[in-house]
Amino acid sequence: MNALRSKTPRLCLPSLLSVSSLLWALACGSSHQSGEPAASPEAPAPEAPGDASSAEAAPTGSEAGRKVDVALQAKSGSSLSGNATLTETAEGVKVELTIEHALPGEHGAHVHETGDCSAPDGSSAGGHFNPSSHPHALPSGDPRHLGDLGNIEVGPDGTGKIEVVAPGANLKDGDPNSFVGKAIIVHEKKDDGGQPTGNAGGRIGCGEIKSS
Ligand SMILES: [Cu+2]
Repeated sequence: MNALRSKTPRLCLPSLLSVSSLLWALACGSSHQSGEPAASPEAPAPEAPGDASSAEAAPTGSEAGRKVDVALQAKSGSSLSGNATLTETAEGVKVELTIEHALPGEHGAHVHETGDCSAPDGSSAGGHFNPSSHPHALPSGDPRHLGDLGNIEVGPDGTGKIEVVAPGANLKDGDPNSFVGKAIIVHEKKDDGGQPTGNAGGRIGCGEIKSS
């Protein structure tokens, strides 16, 4: 009898426990369910910082990618025409210069210090752009004028093209090393790297570099 009495409450206790554990399970289940929806919005969250960092990188890239197109004018009685595209790169300003209707051979090319091509002989563009007061040199030389672009080789068809990077130059408005507000000059003769400006003779082409 005692055993029966003791068994009865033992049967009740587990059933009570199971009821309470069911309640706990429901309570816990509901709390888990409420927790899970909170966790799922967190799942896409790691993508958000990724988007933010790539959004941050974009302005930097576009800032470093300033680009200016320059049209060349014929000077000193030449019939030269041409254009240049200047692009900021991590290394400096890349200058892509194309000319037409020039005499075959090499012609010195430089960035000069004044963005003024009004003089018939291009003299209004002033001297070489040389903000660090270095000696003149060809692009293979270091140091050199910031505006030293070397030579452009013109073929028998009168056309020539060069692509050269001016390390340390930029296209920012008002920066001491900026090519903006300067001029590209193409000379009648080859730049031989000699002092003070390469013995390249007269100026047959001039293009003003303006902020885009
Ligand atoms: Cu020059």
